[in-house]
Amino acid sequence: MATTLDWGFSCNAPAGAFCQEASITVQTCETVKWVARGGHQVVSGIRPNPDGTFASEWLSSGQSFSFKFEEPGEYPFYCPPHANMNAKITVWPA
Ligand SMILES: [Cu+2]
Repeated sequence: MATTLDWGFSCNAPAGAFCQEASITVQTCETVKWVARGGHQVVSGIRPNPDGTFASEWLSSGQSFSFKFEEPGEYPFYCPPHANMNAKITVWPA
């Protein structure tokens, strides 16, 4: 199962908050596919600290990055160059 997430400037949240637009809930073992709307990056963790769970290369508009969530939990992520692009994935138990 896979869910597509638009990742762009519609995500607009200050540091410490998560934008609703890009914060979604998925099931365990679901894959999330981030599709860049504009040039962006996807890095797990709370800005400015990547936590090493996942990180994309720089994505040009239309490029995508996918990650499969094998464990329940909350996974914050952000776009390093864009201060208001902060969101999180919530993974529910199967
Ligand atoms: Cu960005």
